[in-house]
Amino acid sequence: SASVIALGCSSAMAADLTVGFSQIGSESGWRAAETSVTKLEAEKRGIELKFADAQQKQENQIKAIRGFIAQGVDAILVAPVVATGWEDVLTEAKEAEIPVILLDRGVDAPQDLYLTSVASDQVKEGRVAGEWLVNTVGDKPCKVVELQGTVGSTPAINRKKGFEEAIAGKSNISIARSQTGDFTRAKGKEVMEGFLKAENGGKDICAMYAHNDDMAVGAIQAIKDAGLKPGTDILVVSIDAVPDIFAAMVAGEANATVELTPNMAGPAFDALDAFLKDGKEPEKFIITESKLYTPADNPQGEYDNRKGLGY
Ligand code: GYE
Repeated sequence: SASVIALGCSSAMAADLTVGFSQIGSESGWRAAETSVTKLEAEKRGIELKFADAQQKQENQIKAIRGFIAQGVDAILVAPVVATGWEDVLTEAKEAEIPVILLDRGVDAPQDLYLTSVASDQVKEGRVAGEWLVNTVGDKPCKVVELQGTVGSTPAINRKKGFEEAIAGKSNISIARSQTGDFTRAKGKEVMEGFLKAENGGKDICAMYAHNDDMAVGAIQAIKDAGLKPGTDILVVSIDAVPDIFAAMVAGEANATVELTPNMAGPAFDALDAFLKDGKEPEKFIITESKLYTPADNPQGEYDNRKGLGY
């Protein structure tokens, strides 16, 4: 019948392109949104997406990529959990003539081993966060505690670097403590509890800088549990712009965030399409925007805009 033919047609179209996606895991609200948005973008374009969750382990990512190569996929997306250790598997993909696109994090490997990288400028994100703090505290002495992302990941390395650059000329601002919270809420809370104990119950801390919003949300809870007011007694600045940090701003408990779009797959699929159809080489680095938000920027509206969009 006609309807059977129509169904057959659309599924044949859907099988036009098969793309493997090696995702890191689901450590943060931003990561979960990136996963949903990637699946949606694939569906919109009739791409068959093979999804593999690595549960934060690089060895699982390498296995997944080898599996995609064995299956002969048309392209591979990978969000690399750490920067090093990719050369062998990326070379295998290259030898199999399967283009690889990096999403949201970078690698320490020769650039000819991937087609393009879609990510934010993570040094800039750290700088934007640091500049906000510099402008906010003026000449007042300010001891900062820092919650770093996953050790060895490019966002942890670069967001630390950018923030340090921004406060470099300011002798009144110093980073008193800095430790990884692995980009998770639970670790952010736990590490912040340690910082509070070590710094006179938190009374000596002026600001908390977290490499993502999820760690900030965990730290906000720790600050409240210690009897202090996050956002007032301790300034809170972080990165991602997930709905929950806007909810914290509405409650007066967070002061600034730098937006990271969860839609890395859209530009990645556009670049892939142009490359496969017209042989057009994309730019090596496709850079997404890094916009600062504070409680003056309608946090309730920003919360409402994002809630449901994959978050
Ligand atoms: O900021 C964080 C996440 O790799 C840039 O990873 C990304 C980071 C993002 O889990 O929330």
